[in-house]
Amino acid sequence: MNGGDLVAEVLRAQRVSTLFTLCGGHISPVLVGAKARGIRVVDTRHEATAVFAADAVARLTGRPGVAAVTAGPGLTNTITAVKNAQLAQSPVVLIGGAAPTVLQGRGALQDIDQMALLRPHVKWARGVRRVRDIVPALEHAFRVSQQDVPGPVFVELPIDLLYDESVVREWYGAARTGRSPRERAIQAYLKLRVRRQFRGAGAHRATPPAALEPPEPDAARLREAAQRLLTARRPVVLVGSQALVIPEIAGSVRAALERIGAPVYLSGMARGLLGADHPLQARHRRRDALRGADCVLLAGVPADFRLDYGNHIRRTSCLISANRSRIELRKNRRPDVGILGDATLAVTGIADALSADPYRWAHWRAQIRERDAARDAEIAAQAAELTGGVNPVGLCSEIAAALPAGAVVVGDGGDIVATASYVLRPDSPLHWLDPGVFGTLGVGAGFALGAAMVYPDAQVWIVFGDGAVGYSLSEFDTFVRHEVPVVAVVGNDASWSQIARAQIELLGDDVGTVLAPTRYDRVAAGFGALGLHVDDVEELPAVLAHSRDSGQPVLVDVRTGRSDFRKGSISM
Ligand SMILES: Cc1ncc(C[n+]2csc(CCOP(=O)(O)OP(=O)(O)O)c2C)c(N)n1
Ligand SMILES: [Mg+2]
Repeated sequence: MNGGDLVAEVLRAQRVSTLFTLCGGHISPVLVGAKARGIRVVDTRHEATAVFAADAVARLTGRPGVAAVTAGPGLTNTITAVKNAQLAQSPVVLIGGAAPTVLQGRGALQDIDQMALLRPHVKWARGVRRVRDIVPALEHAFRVSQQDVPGPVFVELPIDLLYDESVVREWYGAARTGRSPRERAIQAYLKLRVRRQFRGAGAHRATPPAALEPPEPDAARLREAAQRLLTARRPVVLVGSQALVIPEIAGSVRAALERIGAPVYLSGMARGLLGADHPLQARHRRRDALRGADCVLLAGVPADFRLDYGNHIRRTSCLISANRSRIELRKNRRPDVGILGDATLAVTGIADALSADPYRWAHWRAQIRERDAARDAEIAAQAAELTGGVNPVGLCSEIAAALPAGAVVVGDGGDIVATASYVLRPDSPLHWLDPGVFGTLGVGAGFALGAAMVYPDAQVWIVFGDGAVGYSLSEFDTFVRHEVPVVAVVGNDASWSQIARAQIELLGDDVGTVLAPTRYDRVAAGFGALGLHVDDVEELPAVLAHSRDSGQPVLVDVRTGRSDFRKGSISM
């Protein structure tokens, strides 16, 4: 077994079924070793895609997603995706090749200080220097990525740890004997080095991971939170991605929210947690609801820009916050009851300390529901407005109608995705993926690829802006080669609209925000996917149904018009 095989043994023991990659000589033994052990190796056209895909696997399964990339530029290409995973608290294991240990710092190919490059963007990083350390380092990486606040980790594996000892010996010229004393001395040194590098190579065998216990919240705090909730007259609960860190117990969060009985807003990976249409769930006018609330429970949700740094919550209302992160727990606003620990355990613990009472807060719930229904009616009216081209709200409504049951939807774009997130209603949790708090354009293809590997029987749809799809186009080649039948719908308004809107309004110039009405369907068709184009809303239902049933990767380019749906929204 060479070092690549050892890596693959760990992946197998950790039950990794897919390895995302873009090849390079530095990591070839990892790819070959993985394939030999039945791990699916999915090669992409950009390293960022490989990491985005691993991130999607991690978010959807709660288990680390894995990407392997080559040294130097292979690794620098991943940075945006690694940072995206870090901010989304997603457990990604990134394996990077590296120059041979003996040549590092001597002008070797693609040799840079990779540890310094990655360290600020990961939870933990290790540069392995001996073959025997590969297994323990990787196993530690898997564990750390999931503990407490999950996040990406990085393991650097120099090329001379991954190939067979005999090959490395050959590279180092250690098999030859030198002529001059100096040559002989160098060769003796290299021989010693190789021997040290490979000593005890098989000492550690890969073992299955031990179960990880989620961080347990303090019971007294949970009781206190329950008491505070009970004395409230207008409570609101916000549930975020952290409540889905352990997907297997998602059902218990739902039951707990029902037992609590306060209106609920869901965000991130928690979207869909209450099904498509639950009487407790509110979708619109969250700010108004928070302003009216006298008690707010944040379950795995930080008070960041999305809550206007905590300002959406009234100073006088009681704030209960549950978070795995000590920093997020107190960000911008000290909670009245701070619960450090797993958000799922916190919500279920609070619910257990409350008696179920269907009449509690009934009036307040009705008030929120009414407001929601009024906004839904407004959206329906906006969907029917004439916009010159397909109305973006109408497009999202048609997508909602065409989506098959169990579909996973990935959002990658500006206004079009914000619109989609209001109109589309996932029927279960872990079926909606967006970049998260980093707001990264370009996640589309990678997220869809990861989702398709996790749910082989479900259909994956991507809602793209025409700006955003540019980052993902070459991955239609990946979808075709790996037979991943995603349905991508591009809302093509020939603009980076989300930026153009504010730029024109505030600065009176659209410079840098204008795109052409490019036929992205033709680009996808060039890669061998099915490309379809729509400029009349009437054609849309038939085209979307055909896309859904085609069984191959599809890109539907939809000429969209302008809508005021997103007017005035700007994030900072
Ligand atoms: C990597 C990255 N670059 C730039 C941005 C800034 N940005 C946010 S939304 C947006 C416009 C997106 O345009 P498009 O995908 O066409 O969607 P639209 O708003 O037009 O619906 C841009 C450029 C970003 N969020 N991420
Ligand atoms: Mg656009």
